[in-house]
Amino acid sequence: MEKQSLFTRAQNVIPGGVNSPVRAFRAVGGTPIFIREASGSKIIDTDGNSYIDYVCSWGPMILGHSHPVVVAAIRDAAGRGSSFGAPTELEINMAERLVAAFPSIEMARMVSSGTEATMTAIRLARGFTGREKIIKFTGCYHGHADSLLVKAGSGVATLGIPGSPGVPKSLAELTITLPYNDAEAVRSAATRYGDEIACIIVEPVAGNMGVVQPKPGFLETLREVTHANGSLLIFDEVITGFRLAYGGWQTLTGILPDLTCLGKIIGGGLPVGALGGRREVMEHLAPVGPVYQAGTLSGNPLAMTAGIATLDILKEKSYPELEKMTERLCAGFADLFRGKDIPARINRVGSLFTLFFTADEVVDFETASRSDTALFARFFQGMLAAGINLAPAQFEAGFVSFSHTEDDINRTLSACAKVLKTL
Ligand code: HOZ
Repeated sequence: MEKQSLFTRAQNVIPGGVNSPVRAFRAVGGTPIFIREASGSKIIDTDGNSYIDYVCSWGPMILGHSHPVVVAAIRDAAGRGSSFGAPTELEINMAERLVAAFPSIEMARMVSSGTEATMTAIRLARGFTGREKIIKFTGCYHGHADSLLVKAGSGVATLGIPGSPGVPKSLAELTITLPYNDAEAVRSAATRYGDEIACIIVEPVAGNMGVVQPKPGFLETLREVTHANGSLLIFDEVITGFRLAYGGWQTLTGILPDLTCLGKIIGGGLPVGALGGRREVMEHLAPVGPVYQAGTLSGNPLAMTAGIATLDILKEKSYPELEKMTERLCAGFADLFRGKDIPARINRVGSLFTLFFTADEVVDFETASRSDTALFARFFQGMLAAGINLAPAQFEAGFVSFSHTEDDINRTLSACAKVLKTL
């Protein structure tokens, strides 16, 4: 069915026609494609067009779409019941995998989205420390809980919403925002607010202002400062978890947070989130401790099954190979842009990448914001018309999966060469 008529119908009954704002294509113009089905690295829209997909459901589909083993596991589990509201062995199997993969996780609590994970992490940090202020970084997006929507990235940045109406001022005032990668700003905030700070929450590799790598020493400073003032360090590894390694950024760097938020990949494409950390902190959650959190679909058997199947396949995969494929894609982009008079910066960490339309190095939200978003929009539309599905906004990450092939990369680069001629 034609996308325009679907979008018209959708706008009639769903705000903006979408269930998550960035999908509405407001940043790039035009009508969003409606997806009919997907397999491996390709998605097919309702008009029958096929695209090489670098959105990968914003990260979860690291094995590619409809992986046969994951699909079979979900089918099998669905036949045995889709939700019980009571414990299952699957939840233990999942928690044991998280504990084994993350050096800082001794216990985990499953929830149903990344937003729930970060929201719970903040409440737990406040409950554990008895403090109220939190520090986050401008351009980092940690889902849409009230305390975290202040100067956030992703759709909030894309739509230019500085803070959301509906978030009480008194709550937003407890969120201190600092520039990403600015260790000095962290030190001075720690001196100023010291023992009022419950936690610092950070994307250890930022993905929601586009991809931004932490500078050497930045995350170390966060660890040092939180240790010194008795607050908690929270890594939001919703994007980076099982994306950059079997484990997280902490597995690669040895910088260990007190709490880790997960989502996306650990649900194998089904709705999921998780919060993990030190036993002493995690046991402040009800029913052991007083910090309340609950969920009817938490630890849902289908999500657990899809997640476990995905993790077990990932355990045997070569992350360096995935990185090599992404490196080739980004090196190809860089060559093509160099040959043109179009300023571009490509940030890549593992299989995450963002092509920023700016001449300047991108190290934080301020530098990311210098990008020519109008030019990005034209590039996006050109690529889409050529069969390449990129994230429909400048301040987002691109994702390469284990199902992308050399042929996909070659086709993407030749599409890019053609599109650049039209810009
Ligand atoms: N906030 C997500 C991107 N960082 C978008 C999620 C979606 O639209 O599915």
